[in-house]
Order: sequence, then structure tokens, then C-alpha cells
Amino acid sequence: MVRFRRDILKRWERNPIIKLEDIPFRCNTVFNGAATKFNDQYIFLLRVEDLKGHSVILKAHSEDGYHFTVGKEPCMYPCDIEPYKTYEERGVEDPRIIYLEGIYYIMYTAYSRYGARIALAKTEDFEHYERIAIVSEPGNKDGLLFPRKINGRYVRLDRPISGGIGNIWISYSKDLIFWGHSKLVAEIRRDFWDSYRIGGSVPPIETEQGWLEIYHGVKMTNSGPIYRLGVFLLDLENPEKMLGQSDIPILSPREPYERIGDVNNVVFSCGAIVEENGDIKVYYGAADTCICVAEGTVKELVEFCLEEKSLF
Ligand code: BMA
Repeated sequence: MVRFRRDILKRWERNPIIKLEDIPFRCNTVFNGAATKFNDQYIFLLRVEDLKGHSVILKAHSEDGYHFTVGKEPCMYPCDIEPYKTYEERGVEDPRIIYLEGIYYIMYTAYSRYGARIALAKTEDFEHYERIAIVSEPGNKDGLLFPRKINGRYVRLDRPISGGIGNIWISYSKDLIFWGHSKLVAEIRRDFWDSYRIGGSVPPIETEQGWLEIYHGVKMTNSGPIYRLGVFLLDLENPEKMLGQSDIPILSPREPYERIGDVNNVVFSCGAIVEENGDIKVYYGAADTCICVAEGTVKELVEFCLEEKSLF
């Protein structure tokens, strides 16, 4: 019998890496989070949903990327100063960290009765966090900053709902606050695993062949949505240009901790760490209930975007 891995990424055998029991205060679930390296440590900003159903952000740190120590209290709460007060009333969700020009920027979802908006904060030390602005109209989320300017402009991917469809768009800014010149970059694919909705997950990773984007795709089924992770590659100097996209996912929910939780059948990433040898640790929320890691190499993910299309 031929033996092969079901998924392109390989799960850490001791997943989950952070569970509800690790959180030192009363809360509902812990899931999606952002990752970076700072002072030789892995820093993880994770999303914790409180018992009211609103999310806060909590810092965890680790020496090896697998064993994390979780902070005693959240580092970002919904803010009580306007305009954040209105637009974060239901929580701060799904952070992504981008190191850009010497600053760690945090793009996150501000969530309120008016829906989702992308918000931007920054930190230089992961002790003090400063909000910069709300940087999108309502109905937009999954904001991912590119880690450098391209042709003199800041660039981001985002996920507006337009025409009732969630696709991945790109937009540009001169100051990180006002964004425009938006264009469609990646679309849902009819009859595929990402046919219902897609959104960027991990901030774009620069490689020699292009910007590697790990995104999430959703298929709607009779028993609800299934969230999986996939990859595509964008041109380095013209990131509106798609160079390749894999037909099949790199990670699908299979393990019990990915199948069963507050939202069943979800693997959802907001961050990854690329090691010096080219290995990549992709952190993901599983079933909106715990945090896990799966690994691969950047090289194989890039090749996967470019290789002959195959469903097997
Ligand atoms: C998305 C986001 C994620 C969540 C996922 C599955 O729309 O809200 O935070 O993990 O749905 O519930």
C-alpha cells in the first residue's frame, strides 16, 4: 500500500500547543493568533473569547515555538476611547503581526454591531501597544500588511464582502492610514474546497519566486462550513499578479481537536514563523477552541503553488 501524508503540512504530534486550561482567567475559548520573533523568543498574540462572547488579545512567549508561557492578563482589550469604542464594542479579533521599518504593526479585526473593520496598532516591545487608526470601511477583515513598501507604497491584502462574496483584494497606502486603488487578487473557485469564501491568513512571505500567501478557504456543506488552508504566489514587484495557486489545500481539519469545538471543522491561521533553514511553523486555531502548529518548508509550499495542477 502506498503511504502518503493526507496534508502537505505536518502537524506537531503534541498538538494543541495552547488550550483553554492554559489561560489563567475565566474565558470561553482560545484560538487564532499572530506570530513573530522578538529578542530570540517566539511571540504569539492569541485571541481569547471571554464569557460574554467578546474577544481580547493575550500575549504568549516561547523559547522553541512549541511550548508557550501565556500572559496573566490580556494585552489588548476593546478600547473605550472613540472611534475604537464604537467599532470594537464586540471585541478585537484575529491579529496579524508585521515587522515593517523597525516597528511591529498589528493589524486586527475591530468587531461591532456594524460588522468587521480592519484596525491598526503598533508596538516596539510587546509591552506597550498603541492604536494608530481604523483603516477600512465596515465589512472588511483579514488585513495583511506586506513587510516592505512596494514601488514606494505600503501594500495590504484584505477581504471586503462585495457583491455578497468574500474574495481577497489588494490595496495601497502612502501613510498606512488611508487605503485605496483596490483591486481583486484571488477569487473563490466554483466546485473547489475554497468555493464559498476565502481570506488571507498569514502576512505575505517574501521568497525569491514571489510573495507566498497562506490563505483560508471555506466550502459550505449541509452541516456547515469547512475551513482549510491553501497557498498562492504573487509577483514580487507587481503583487496584483497571481503567479500560481495550488488546487488542493495544505491543511484540512481531520484531528478531533480540529473537527469538534465551538465551530466544528476549522483550521484558521493568522501567523507563521519562517526559520533560518527555510522551515515554516504555521500556527492555527483549531475548531475556534485551541491553538496548534503544523510544519513544512517554504520551498515546498512555493513549489506547490507552481507545480502542475493535480487533484491527487
Ligand atoms: C472567520 C473568523 C475567524 C474564525 C472563523 C471560523 O470568519 O471569524 O476568526 O476562526 O470564521 O469560525
